[in-house]
Amino acid sequence: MATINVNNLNVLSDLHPKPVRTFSYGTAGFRMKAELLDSVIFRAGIAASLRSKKLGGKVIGAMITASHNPAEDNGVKLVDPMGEMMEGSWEALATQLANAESNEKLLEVIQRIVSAQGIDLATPARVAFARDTRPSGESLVKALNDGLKVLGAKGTDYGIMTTPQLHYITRCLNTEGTPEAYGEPTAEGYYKKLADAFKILIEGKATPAPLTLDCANGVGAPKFLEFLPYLSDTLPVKLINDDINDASKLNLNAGADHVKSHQKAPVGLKLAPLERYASFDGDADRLVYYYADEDGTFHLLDGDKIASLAAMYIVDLVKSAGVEGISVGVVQTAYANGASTKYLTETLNVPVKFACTGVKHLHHEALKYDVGVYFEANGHGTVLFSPSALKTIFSHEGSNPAQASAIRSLRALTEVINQTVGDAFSDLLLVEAILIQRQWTARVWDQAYTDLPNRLVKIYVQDRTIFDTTDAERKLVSPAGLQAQIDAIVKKFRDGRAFVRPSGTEDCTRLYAEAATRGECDELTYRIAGLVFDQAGGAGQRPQEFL
Ligand code: NG1
Ligand code: ZN
Repeated sequence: MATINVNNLNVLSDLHPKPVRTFSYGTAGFRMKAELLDSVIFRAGIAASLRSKKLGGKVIGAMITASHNPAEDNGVKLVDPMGEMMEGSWEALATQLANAESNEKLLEVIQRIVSAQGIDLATPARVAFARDTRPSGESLVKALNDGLKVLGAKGTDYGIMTTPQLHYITRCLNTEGTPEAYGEPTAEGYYKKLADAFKILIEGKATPAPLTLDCANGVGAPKFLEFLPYLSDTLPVKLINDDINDASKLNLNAGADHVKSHQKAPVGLKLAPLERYASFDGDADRLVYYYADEDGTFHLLDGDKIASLAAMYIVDLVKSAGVEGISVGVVQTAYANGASTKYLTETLNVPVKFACTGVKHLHHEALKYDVGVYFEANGHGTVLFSPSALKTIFSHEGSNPAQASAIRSLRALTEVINQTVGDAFSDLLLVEAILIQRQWTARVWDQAYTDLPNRLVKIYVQDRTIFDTTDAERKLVSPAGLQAQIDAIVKKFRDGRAFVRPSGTEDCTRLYAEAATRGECDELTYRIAGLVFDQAGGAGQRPQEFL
């Protein structure tokens, strides 16, 4: 049985001293100001090595990014072998490694994990990693590499990539040469796979009007430029906010998070009526669309609209293909607009399940369907096909040309959609393919249902840990009695719905509210924000009325 080289550990760990601070691996991995991350990333390298050894040497992914957060932040997320987020129980182990106060304690934590997990240290470990365009990424990669050296893991640096590309690569590496082979583990392999499938989906259809794509001045810009030639002019796209040379511009008044939160166009973009626009976030795993109508009113097509479009299309294709026994379902979070849930369940007759915030929860639920569509309202999501659905789709040929064509489209759909994780490139191709197939404009897509007016606001409190929820985070169980007071207010508003939960990524609680009209929604939001602030230890300024 191999042992840990303690001297090696001490020398490397001394290069990455831990600041006095407590870290936590949350829904977004470790994420904070980049200057605090050196020791965290070093130890994430140890966590990834241990995880790889535990899984018999399978490749673990490590992505250095802070997604839609400002340029001065950074973070790391670990990826399990099939490209999914790392298993929940290991988040606690990664947290313990990050918080060990000294080299001796770090050694103790490693030894404890090795023994509790039954890890054979002689098993080789492999880690694939990449980073986004943040300037801090380069030195953090060095910290990660040092972390990998502690247990002799083999690291492969994939340079600058989008988050979903690294997830794709991880799955490809682990399935190479098996019946589940996912593709070539290179950026080129990824581009070719997506582009080839897209071309099948749009065969024989007219080229659409150009799409204007806001890249949040992030990694999506150079990578989408790299990708465009593979699409061979089938999709005209104009990139904006594509400056990665000035790091301060990253996500600044641009990108999917900005557009979704402020419900307006990104910086530098004047919307021409009825044209089609989309935004990526800083690491290109979120996507939202939008357009302005003739009088300039802004219309957002968010994750709920994308999920609804995808579900509509898939339900139709499954029907046209004449294949039996493929269940299609959708997974949403409490942040999904109530009108989308109503459309899915009542118009499309598709079952909808609710999961807690954070894509790993949605992913998990979506696996329960043959075809599971999952999206967070913020534009992060994908579609999963079960092994049995894939078998059905790839073993049927159809008994007439219409069925054969639907099956061909279904097959291409399984390839165009990144099944490891929400992927803005892949989701963009999915949306574009559906719009092209139907010859729909953004407005026609938008007309499926009308969003209920809604607001998402932060309420700052002294201690957000006093908030505890149940029912997919839609109800508070503590502070005691607060939910009943919220319910009493909500009841007074037409189509009213509201919930409060502690954020997993920021030191605040979030309130989401929706109601029949903008005025009612604003009033509802203001009243509940005030209630929570007064009853649960509000910090700073009391929430203001929307005027
Ligand atoms: P928190 O801070 O727990 O609300 C936010 C987003 C999530 C998810 C995570 C991870 C909202 C309301 N919340 O979580 O959807 O994206 O960040 O990045 O958008
Ligand atoms: Zn992101």
